[in-house]
Amino acid sequence: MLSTSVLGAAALLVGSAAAHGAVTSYVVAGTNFPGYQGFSPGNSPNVIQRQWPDYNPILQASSAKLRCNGGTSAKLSAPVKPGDSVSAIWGQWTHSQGPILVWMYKCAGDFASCDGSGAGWFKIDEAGFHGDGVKVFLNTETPSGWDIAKLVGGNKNWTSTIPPGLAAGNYLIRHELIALHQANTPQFYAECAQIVVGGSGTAVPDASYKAAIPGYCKQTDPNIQVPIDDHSIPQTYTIPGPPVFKGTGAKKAREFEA
Ligand SMILES: *[C@@H]1O[C@H](CO)[C@@H](O)[C@H](O)[C@H]1NC(C)=O
Ligand SMILES: [Cu+2]
Repeated sequence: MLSTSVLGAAALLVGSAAAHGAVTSYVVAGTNFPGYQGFSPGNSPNVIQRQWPDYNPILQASSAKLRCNGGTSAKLSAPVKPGDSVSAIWGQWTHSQGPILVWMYKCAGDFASCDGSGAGWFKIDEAGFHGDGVKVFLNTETPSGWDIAKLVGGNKNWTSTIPPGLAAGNYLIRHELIALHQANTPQFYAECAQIVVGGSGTAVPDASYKAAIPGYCKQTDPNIQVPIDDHSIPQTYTIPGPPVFKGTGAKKAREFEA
């Protein structure tokens, strides 16, 4: 039976956090995995997601909280194989402008000692803006050319593929939304979960695919500082960070050179 204090706290959270959002569950290779529901790590059941203290926007690209929204540990992990799909599901999301970035990080050993430090993060998926001269780059809701707008409304999940051939091991997977609806005031939202990649793959991204988090972008970068209200700027957008690592599924042109 829930105590009245728990019910009161839940009602308060719903009210105060209405404009933001976080990943609250996952589907990994077809199996549902509940995530952390916030905001009190001591009270969480064991989940695959690293616990986060709140889902307020992170406003600085250099913030340590950028890595996993402050989450540093989780008790469980989900098994997955290269080529499997992973979906993140947001409990709520309301912003229609900005990119979606999905990153992984190979732990050197067990999850308990895996803090995501150093330039070990690589993207496995990203989505930004599709400029066709009709879709809207600016702070107008429709027809938005931003993929992040697909998370607003009924469909609050994003599905990515674990890179084919990816080397087996313990990995963090990090889902990041960068909300750009406030001019020149980026808002970062990111959560991490623990997945164990099985199989016999050996593909590892080289340094050109990897970055540190925080560190992959600077506060002054033009794809972070976006004057979203300026109707005179070109409706194009480049997602920050290194290129997406596709595993053995696709290679960069220079990797085919003899
Ligand atoms: C994602 O959302 C779509 C649209 O609501 C739904 O059909 C699909 O089942 C969802 N997928 C997951 C993994 O939740
Ligand atoms: Cu918000």
